[in-house]
Amino acid sequence: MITIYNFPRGARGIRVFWVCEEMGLPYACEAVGYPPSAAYRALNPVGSVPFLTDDHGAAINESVAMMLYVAERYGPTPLLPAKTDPAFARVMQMTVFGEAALGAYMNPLMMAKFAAPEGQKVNWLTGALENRLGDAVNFVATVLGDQQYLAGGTFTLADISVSTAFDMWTGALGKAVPAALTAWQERVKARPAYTRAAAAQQR
Ligand SMILES: N[C@@H](CCC(=O)N[C@@H](CS)C(=O)NCC(=O)O)C(=O)O
Repeated sequence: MITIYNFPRGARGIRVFWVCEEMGLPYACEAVGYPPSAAYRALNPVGSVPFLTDDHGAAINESVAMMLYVAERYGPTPLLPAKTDPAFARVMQMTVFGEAALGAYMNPLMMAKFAAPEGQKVNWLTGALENRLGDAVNFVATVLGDQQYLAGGTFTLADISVSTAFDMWTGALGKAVPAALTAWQERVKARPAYTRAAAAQQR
């Protein structure tokens, strides 16, 4: 059984729930408190969520690694095309992009917004990060173009990774995404697997 440890309403666990739901895989959710307990830190010394374990001996952090792992280990699945498929490179790129170029840069902005002392919430670095993220968000619109999904006509891990990063951008950070991405956002969130994953995210 796949077990996913997450903060209730944690922003990244939904990536893994969503992959499992799309693939029809059973999984268990384990709620992690904040700050994480010593027992959780023994499992994941970094103390971050999500964290995944399974019966094959996996015990890993990093949400995008979990998505790729589940798709590979429990696939095949259309979420991750075969390496000979022309869409494969784009899926790999945009799946990683969702965290490396989007989510990871949002963390310091969320820390500044919610944890920095008054008077230190806005500074040179927050401005630089917002500019960089704005460019990255616009790049997603360029990649999408007039396609249905980020890697073409098929919904993939790339759509899950990037759309969940956008939820942090528009939710916790209160920013906007280009209108060119609205129809795509609505399309991916209309999926029944998303609805089930969003319910799991509340646990
Ligand atoms: N790159 C990591 C980021 C993990 C991360 O920052 N998770 C947040 C919650 S969504 C967290 O654990 N925040 C609490 C902390 O870092 O102390 C991933 O994709 O899993």
